[in-house]
Amino acid sequence: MKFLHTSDWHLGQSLYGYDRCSEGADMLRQLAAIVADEQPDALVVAGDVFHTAMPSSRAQHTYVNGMLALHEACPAMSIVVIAGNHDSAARLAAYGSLWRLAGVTIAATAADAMAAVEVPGALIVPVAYRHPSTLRDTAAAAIAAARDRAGNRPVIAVAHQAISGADYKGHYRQPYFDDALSLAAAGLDGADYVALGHIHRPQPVAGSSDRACYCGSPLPVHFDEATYVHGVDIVTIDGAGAVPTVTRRPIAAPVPLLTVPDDPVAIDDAIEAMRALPNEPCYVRLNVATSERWLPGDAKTRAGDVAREAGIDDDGLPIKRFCEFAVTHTGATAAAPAAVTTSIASLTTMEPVEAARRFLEHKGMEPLSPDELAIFQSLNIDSNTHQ
Ligand SMILES: [Mn+2]
Repeated sequence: MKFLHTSDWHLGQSLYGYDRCSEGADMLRQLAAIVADEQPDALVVAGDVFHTAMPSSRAQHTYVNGMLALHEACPAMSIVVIAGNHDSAARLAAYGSLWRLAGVTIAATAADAMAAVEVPGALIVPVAYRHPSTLRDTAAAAIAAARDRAGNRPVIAVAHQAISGADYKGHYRQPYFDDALSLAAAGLDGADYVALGHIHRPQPVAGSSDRACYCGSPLPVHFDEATYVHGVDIVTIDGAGAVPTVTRRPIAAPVPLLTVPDDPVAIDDAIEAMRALPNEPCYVRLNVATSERWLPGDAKTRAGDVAREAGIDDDGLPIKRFCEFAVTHTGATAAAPAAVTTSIASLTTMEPVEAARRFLEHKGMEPLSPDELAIFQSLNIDSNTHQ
């Protein structure tokens, strides 16, 4: 049997205030064309359908029309959607009965995981996002129950979880994956294939012999995710225990996320590099080097001026969508403080005054004065109460 594996659509995302719904619609049209071409038995969506728990009406419109187009591209295909951590599972499932009419199963709860979806040649176990502490029991029980029914058919699990050993580079929230689990600790090791969502960089899970893969997001969600090719996985697996084959088809970003120029330059040169970009829709992050602590106060205004010169598109959005500066500090006098990664676990035991010191240092602000320090200490905050 053959299925398409996609995840992390993040429909309704606003990137630096710019609405991305038309890009989401474009992405879904590309996906529907691939479905029409491949005619798979199933399509799985491994969570983070929406970017927020309360998606806008426009984001919901994009979703409904996109899903119907996927269905119409291959009416016999089963579509299985799980809620991710960005989704409201209950909201996603609210129209679940209606979606059944289009061959779509929406999974939001542990009970939904137990109800494996029968598709031609396989059973699909849809494990909606769960807190890592409860994932194992839910997933392991659901996979075992499906295995009892599956006979010679493969059991395919769909889940939304960071798996340890994954490469988070290029995922914009990479410091937040300290709750990663092994496949076994996630209860997912009993499946013939695990179609994962959550990490936006496509990759097989190390040590899984390509039996567990992230398909990655179809579009870059942030500038740091624009450095690799996004797309959809096409998985073929013929029977329980069979070796799966995974191929990929690319999906093009309708509006590219550009960091310009390639190497950091002085602010004036960076602004000129933005002006020199072709007049086609793009998001812009300016790559700036400075020996000062701060960029000039008018830097953002000047970037905005270049954006205005470029005009607006049919959606009413600027063609050159200025987003932010990536600042590289040069020279010893104004060197940026070394990046310090603080884990949630260490925060629970860190003295509050130490957390404050690190925060100020990170922000490049003045350290606490002796008077402020005295006030802080007079509060007598017990760090253990924060656990
Ligand atoms: Mn995501």
